[in-house]
Amino acid sequence: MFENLTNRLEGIFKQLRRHGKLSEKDVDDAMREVRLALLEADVNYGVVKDFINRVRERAIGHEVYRALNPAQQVIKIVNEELIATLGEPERLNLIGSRPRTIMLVGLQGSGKTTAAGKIAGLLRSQGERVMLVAADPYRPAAVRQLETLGERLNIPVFFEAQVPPPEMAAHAKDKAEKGGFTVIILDTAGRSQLDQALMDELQAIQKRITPVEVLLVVDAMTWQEAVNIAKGFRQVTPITGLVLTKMDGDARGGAAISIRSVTGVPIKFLGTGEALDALETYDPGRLSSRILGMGDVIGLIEKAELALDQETAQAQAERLMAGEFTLQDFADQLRQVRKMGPLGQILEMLPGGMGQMARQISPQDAEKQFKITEAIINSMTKLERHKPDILNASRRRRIAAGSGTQVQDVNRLIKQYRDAQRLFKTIKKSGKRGIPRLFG
Ligand SMILES: Nc1nc2c(ncn2[C@@H]2O[C@H](COP(=O)(O)OP(=O)(O)O)[C@@H](O)[C@H]2O)c(=O)[nH]1
Ligand SMILES: [Mg+2]
Repeated sequence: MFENLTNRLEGIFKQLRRHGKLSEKDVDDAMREVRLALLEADVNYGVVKDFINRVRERAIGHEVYRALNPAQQVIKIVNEELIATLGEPERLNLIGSRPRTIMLVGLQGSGKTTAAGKIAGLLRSQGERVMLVAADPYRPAAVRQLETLGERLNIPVFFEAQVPPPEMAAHAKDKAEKGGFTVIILDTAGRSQLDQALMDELQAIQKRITPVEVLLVVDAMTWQEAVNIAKGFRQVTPITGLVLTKMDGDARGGAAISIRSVTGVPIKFLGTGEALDALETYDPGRLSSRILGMGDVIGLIEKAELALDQETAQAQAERLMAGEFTLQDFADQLRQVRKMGPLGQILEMLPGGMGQMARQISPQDAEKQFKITEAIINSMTKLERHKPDILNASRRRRIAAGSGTQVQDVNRLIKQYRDAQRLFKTIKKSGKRGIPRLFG
């Protein structure tokens, strides 16, 4: 859906990550490329300009998240400002007396009839009793198309030949009310060009049945044109939302990013294919993740959540350097390490002695080893964890029995702990490396 743009942005972010620190120029260079990428994705010029200014101001300003490195901070800001550009998540506003009426308008071929079917199916799955209305009597094929959709969905389609659409809409509403329907969806006529007769007709329908939602259906590929269309439609009927169709055919994504800002009308649905279930409710957060490349954004959120753990780890490292590192710290560290995800990657980050030990075994074995270690430390008393020196043979036997392990396992753990302690003492003495960052 956004393949081209996502690829470009991922490339820019990758480049950014190569720099440790970011100068103002690094940020400017990256923003220049983001700007180009957005323009090439057919995003509206004014929207791009606004967006870049907001990101730049924050990125070069004084926002600092201690948990994130400079490149990640820029990506976090880009994500937040992209979400702001995309607007609020929107739902259909189904209020008032039943049946609530939804009217679909838009140019011919934009996907109105398909959207009518999709929305009908969605609402029915949410417990509504839905009736479709074929208010496009000028093209017999259009009526047949909606009837076919209705049959596939098993949803009734209302149609009266030779009756002008405003009358027909009123009849449909009447029938729906008597039949206990809760929602009616009107598929109206579209012409290839806006014309006065069509506009008059839409206005007449709108006045006659006062829909709760008038959704303008817009083809993502021709959205620029649709902005002018939206102005035309809004002169005759209030537009309450947009349905952006054929997103599956638009590798650039400019429509989805621009149209909310440009028209001021919220997007309510995205059409993502010809099938009747190819409809998504509009979710700016999810959309932004998709545009920026899922991995990056999810990674950031996780990183931020780890921030607190990281501070604890740093404090522990300092105690360790001071020779106050206890088995309790050892256990706490293991617990934090295990929160960080796949073991293969974590092993690389472990402090020296433990890291060396862990690297010699497979991730599966390491996982097992972690569990054994945790069990052993859990079986120790508080005093034992803080003063491992008192762990004599009888205490070791008791701990092994309590944790369902062997005395050798306990011995091995204590040796690992001693090794780690010794290693840090050596580092401290050489004094060259300063405090190691265990999880940074
Ligand atoms: N790929 C794709 N095709 C769509 C989508 N929505 C509609 N179409 C197709 O676009 C064409 C026109 O759709 P239609 O609903 O008849 O448009 P209408 O003239 O506005 O009623 C049809 O071939 C639909 O199958 C969509 O989200 N993705
Ligand atoms: Mg149609």
